[in-house]
Amino acid sequence: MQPARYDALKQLRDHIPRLADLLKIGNDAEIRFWQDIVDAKLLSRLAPDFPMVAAICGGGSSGKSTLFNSLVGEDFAPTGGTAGLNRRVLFSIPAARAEQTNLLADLAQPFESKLQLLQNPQQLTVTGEPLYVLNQSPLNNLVLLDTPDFDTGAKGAYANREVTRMALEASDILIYIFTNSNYNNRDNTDFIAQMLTGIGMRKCFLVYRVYPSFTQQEVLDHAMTVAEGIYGDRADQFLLGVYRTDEDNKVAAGQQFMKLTPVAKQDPELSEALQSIDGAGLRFELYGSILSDVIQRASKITNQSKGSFDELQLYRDALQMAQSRSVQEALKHFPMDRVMRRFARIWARTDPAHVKIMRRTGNVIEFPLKMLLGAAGWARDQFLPEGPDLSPSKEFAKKLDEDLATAVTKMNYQAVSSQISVSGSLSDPVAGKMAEIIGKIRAEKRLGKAQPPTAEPSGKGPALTFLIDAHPAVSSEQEKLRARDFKSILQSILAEKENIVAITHDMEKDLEKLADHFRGKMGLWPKISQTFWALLNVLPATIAVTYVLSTGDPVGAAGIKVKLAGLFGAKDLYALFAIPVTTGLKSADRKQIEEMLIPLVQTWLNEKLATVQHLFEEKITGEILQCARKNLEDADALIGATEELMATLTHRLERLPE
Ligand SMILES: Nc1nc2c(ncn2[C@@H]2O[C@H](COP(=O)(O)OP(=O)(O)OP(=O)(O)O)[C@@H](O)[C@H]2O)c(=O)[nH]1
Ligand SMILES: [Mg+2]
Repeated sequence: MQPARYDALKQLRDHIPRLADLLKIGNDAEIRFWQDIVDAKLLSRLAPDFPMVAAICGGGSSGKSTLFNSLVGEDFAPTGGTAGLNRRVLFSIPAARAEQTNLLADLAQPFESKLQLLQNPQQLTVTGEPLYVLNQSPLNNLVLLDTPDFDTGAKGAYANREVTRMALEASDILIYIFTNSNYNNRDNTDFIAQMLTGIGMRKCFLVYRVYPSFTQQEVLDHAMTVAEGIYGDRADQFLLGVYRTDEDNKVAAGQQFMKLTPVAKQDPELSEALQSIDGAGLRFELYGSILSDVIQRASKITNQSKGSFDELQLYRDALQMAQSRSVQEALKHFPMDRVMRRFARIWARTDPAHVKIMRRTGNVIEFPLKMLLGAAGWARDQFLPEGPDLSPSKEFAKKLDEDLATAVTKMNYQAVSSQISVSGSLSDPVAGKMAEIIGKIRAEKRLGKAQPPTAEPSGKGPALTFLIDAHPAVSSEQEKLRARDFKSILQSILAEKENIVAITHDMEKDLEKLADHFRGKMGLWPKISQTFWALLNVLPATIAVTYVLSTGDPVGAAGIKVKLAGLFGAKDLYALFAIPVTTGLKSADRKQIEEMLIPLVQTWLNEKLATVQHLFEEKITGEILQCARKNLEDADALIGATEELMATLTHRLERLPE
């Protein structure tokens, strides 16, 4: 159980700063503070292999050093009749643990200094950094601290009180030794009580250095006076055991170690009691309040991250939406001439043999071809003379140039700006989701600078204008884009024009499929099949650049799927082909022809929108979008993991005894 909790805390320690960094929640100082607490106060201490640490405390000359030496089994610490002999802390560390990683540093952490090996006992009689010795005692899970007394005054102030505080802070439990002359010294117990209130209650063993004549009851009574002095009415909760050590001249003479006897007969020897304490469990209780504070802070940071996550998601959606707008703008014009001519060729090539023969004999083409041819002539007169030099494909190329330049400029502007402005119809799933996120942000009252959507008049359904702030997570990517030369970005995109215009192998395949599909339908439309063939041959000659993509539904991350009806808006596709009503086509025919033309435009757009989007991502938005998408993905996983870890830790906390 302890190792699981420890691992959870360790993971949380790594997750929280990563999460904060991915989403740039902007309180670096707070995160560092949090991390420091987890590292210094919890992680080092809660490691399952961290030894028990016990501090021996007490008034001057009460026998602390003698007890220390007795428990360790060696005369490490100087003892003597002069109160205030020890001026610094001495750690006794089991030799077996000397190599344990970071142990020395972790032990001395409250002292903010490194532990130095004791060279000479006289070092202890002058103030300075804490020292340590390695012991060979069988208590190989116990680190013992000998501390200076805290009741010797030096120049009107208690010299060692701060050292005692640090020693207590470095310890899991306290061994308090007292004598008959100081057991009811309230100043001493008040001092310890005050220290423990500040750093967290440590449980304690009491050791009474006592005259042999004292009865067990007297010993116990005096011990309870001490215990209550330290813990008040909670003494029972924190008292681990009471031991007596009887005054002995052999001990004073250094010929013998102290003998410690449990006052309650059923209690184990002190060394046994020390060895059997569940250190990790004890520390778990000891640091429970720090742990719950740490979890609380972690949960606050996670919540901030969630808010920032939503905002980054909004930004990503807005940028994608702005991009799909720009991409559509880049393809405002449709090279009818080129696509139709290619399709006509495919159509002719894939015609069944008997139709080919019939076509050669002229049997197939009758009415309304005549009309159409007439219309073609009419159209040629009406539309083409405007630029006699401009062949249809040249004209398209020129339009594409202009469209691309406009679209690239707008795209670049949106990508480097501190705010994206884009509008969308609520019926679009992406816009709908964005509006939902904004609603959520507002409801949770963490509406940073993101603006609420505003309703705008629109022909079809409610349209929303989104004003979305650029997210700090992409700041450095934006900065990189700003640093690039816009002209060369534009040039490099315009240089791809040929690829944009080309009818690729894939598109050719799509057109073939389309031809098959039409033929399948034509069984139902015998007359239209003739008309259609005629159209294929006539239209290309009449209309070069035709269609203008006016409005488009915003397109999401998944790729571009154009709803053509939406694209054409109020315009009638049929009108684009400039076939005057006077050609005599019935409206039913017109409708059927339109149904066949739409998929052609659709085929072109499907491929070209993807091509231009790809180009824009490669040249303009790619790094920003990539960064946003990656951070969102990583943060999503981290938020989930973090919440799980906090639940694990909290669950274990709640099961703690009071
Ligand atoms: N007779 C007798 N004397 C003892 C016993 N334990 C300690 N002393 C003596 O009491 C004096 C103080 O003992 P220390 O162990 O140095 O006491 P301390 O609490 O470490 O003292 P400071 O470090 O000065 O605060 C020494 O002279 C010890 O020999 C004991 O059990 N019997
Ligand atoms: Mg001493």
